[in-house]
Amino acid sequence: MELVTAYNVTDIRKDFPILNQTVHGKPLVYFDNAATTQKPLPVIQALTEYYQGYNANIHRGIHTLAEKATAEYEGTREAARQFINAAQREEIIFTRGTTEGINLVAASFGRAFIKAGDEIIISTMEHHSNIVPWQMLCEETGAKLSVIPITDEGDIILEEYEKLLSEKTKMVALVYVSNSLGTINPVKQVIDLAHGYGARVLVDGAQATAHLDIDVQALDCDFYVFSSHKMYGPTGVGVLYGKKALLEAMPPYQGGGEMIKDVSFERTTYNELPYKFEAGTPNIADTVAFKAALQYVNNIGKAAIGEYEQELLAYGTEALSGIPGLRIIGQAREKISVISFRVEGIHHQDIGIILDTQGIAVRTGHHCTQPLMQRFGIPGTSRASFAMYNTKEEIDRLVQGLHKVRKMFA
Ligand code: 7TS
Repeated sequence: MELVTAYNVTDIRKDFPILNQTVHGKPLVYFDNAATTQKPLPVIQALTEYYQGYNANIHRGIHTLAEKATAEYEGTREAARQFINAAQREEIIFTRGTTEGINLVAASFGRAFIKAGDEIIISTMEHHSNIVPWQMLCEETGAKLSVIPITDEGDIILEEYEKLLSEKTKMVALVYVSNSLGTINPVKQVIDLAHGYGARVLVDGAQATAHLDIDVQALDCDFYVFSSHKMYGPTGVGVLYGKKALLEAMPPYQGGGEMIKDVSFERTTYNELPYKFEAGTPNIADTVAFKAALQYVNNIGKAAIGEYEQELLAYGTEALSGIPGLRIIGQAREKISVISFRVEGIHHQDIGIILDTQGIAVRTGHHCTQPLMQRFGIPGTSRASFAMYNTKEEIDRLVQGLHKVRKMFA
């Protein structure tokens, strides 16, 4: 019988050296994981090993270091493919992150397939990264942007979405998990409905990929984008997944090295996938180290991480609800471990500053979702977002901290 190791948060925390420090004389409580997660030792070591052992430019070299660097870089592509269950390695394009992935699709797919009179659908809870590129495309092409409304709890209204869909719809771009509310959207339903009209669907997986099991083939999404740094990997690297036939039909995003087959002053032919979309020397070190993050998550297990984070969410929701004047923004049917809140009479910025003096890191503001804040009629929230290494004791510290904040403003 296989031995199942119990989820051991104490051991996990030992792998994240940054957590073991004091801030303003208090042990650090890091609750800003939706902005970026901390990195475990294997990721930090992979970065050092690359620069100390085999730093070289990839693909072009035949010397030993270049071959090793290329193999490691391509190894991450395979690990990322498996992580989201893409069918083929050609469907995994390395980017700088979620934002660049969306811009790539809006620019390249948009240029080729979207024209005046076409429609693009997004939702009220999109991050600016999944709004602005589509607005830019609409300005350029004369296409129209429509927005799926949400309930007061923070769920998208599927019936309203269905009303927006038509033969004119060419793209539906939806966030899988809201960074401001924690809402897990019913993306499979959204995708199937869109496909009924021949529309393509891009899923913004920035907040989903660290917390949920991702299977792009089961979802049948056309594009899926995410960032390494929100799932325990380095900054500056991300993935765009696209269905191969679509990527093949799309023009390159940037021109330059590596994305060409042959260049003459008369005519240039483009490289095959995935290189067609990877112009210039990529972020080799961070891409290589991203593999260590994927392996780290796999070793602990997505299911175990998800279950533990749900425990933190339930515990945190109950604990915070007990604070007088505190209102949680985002009470969707299904959520990941994000709690956005407001405290009556106290500005979110003040909450963040005072919590910081107690060593507690939360994010405050509009979280790059200004239209969503407008929907709720608020300027911003304070947001605690939990990751695999957080604990109930840390949530208790947050609760104590918030009581202190309230006292200061009483
Ligand atoms: N989409 C979502 C849903 C996000 O949460 C973010 C970043 C992005 C896109 C952009 O990702 P990037 O890696 O390209 O920057 N969200 C946040 C946040 O909630 N706080 O800081 C960044």
